[in-house]
Amino acid sequence: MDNPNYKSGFVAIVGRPNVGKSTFLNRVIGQKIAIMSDTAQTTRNKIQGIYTTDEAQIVFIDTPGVHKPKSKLGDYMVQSAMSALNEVDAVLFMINAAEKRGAGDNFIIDRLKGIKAPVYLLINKIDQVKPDDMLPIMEQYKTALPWKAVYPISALEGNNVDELLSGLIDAMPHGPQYYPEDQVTDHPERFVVSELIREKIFMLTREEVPHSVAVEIESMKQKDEDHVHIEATIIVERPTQKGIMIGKGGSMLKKIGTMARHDIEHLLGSKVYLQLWVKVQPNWRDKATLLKSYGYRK
Ligand code: GDP
Ligand code: K
Ligand code: MG
Repeated sequence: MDNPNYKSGFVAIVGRPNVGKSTFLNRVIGQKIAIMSDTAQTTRNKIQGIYTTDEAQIVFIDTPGVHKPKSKLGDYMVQSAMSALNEVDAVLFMINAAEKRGAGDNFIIDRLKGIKAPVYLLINKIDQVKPDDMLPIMEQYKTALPWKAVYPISALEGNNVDELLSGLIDAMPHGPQYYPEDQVTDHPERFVVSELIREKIFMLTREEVPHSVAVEIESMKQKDEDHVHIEATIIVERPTQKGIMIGKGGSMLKKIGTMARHDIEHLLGSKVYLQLWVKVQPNWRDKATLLKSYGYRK
């Protein structure tokens, strides 16, 4: 695709549980592309769906750490979500029109203060409130953040969703169509596998390894009926981190591999040979590598 006017970007969607984020994504993505499963729920961020038109592509991601932490991993997640939020082109903060502003909302608002990306307020479930009842809600949020725009919507019934999407497309930078239309349906496993490996790295090396570690799936091949061979590279920024990752006599890498393989076998429903490599690559975090870190190579 050589269209110089093509636009593309990453959009994070945040909001407390049950405000309607999944319903919104289902509506936006429609039946064309399956929404990612919740398998990688505790990981740094995940692609939830890709919206592709002739003029633009928007990759919706979830950044779990923005939400109020439920686990020990939570503290870590909060920090790493913040760096993820500085890599996106826009953030959608969704609230429920029928609920008062609460602690969960305030927690997220605090996290969103000071990020670079424009933040949109989506007031969802407007089908559940009378138009007059919208005013107090808007009042509660009006000055909470410098909103780029406010959209009252119904994810369930579709009100105003097209308007929001065209507003978002306008705000996206010019860029390529990163993913073929069907990429997410064809290979959701690739991404989830890389996230499962990354999750084990965080669990096992917690303090020592910074948020910037990436996992690239080099190859993933069905060897025979019940074996999948996976080769993956763990990318770190410094040689000392490589040492930690490998561990004494390779013990850490072995632990990571064993735990990850267990989960991947569960995910794929077949036996897995997992081969892990560690590579030092300073400043890997340019946009191209960021994309690879989401689990896609082209
Ligand atoms: P999430 O936790 O933010 O992903 O929320 P879900 O998308 O799972 O939605 C939680 C509940 O709210 C589900 O029962 C949805 O059907 C419902 N819901 C989502 N959006 C709307 C809406 O616009 N209107 C109404 N009435 N219900 C909605
Ligand atoms: K969720
Ligand atoms: Mg959901």
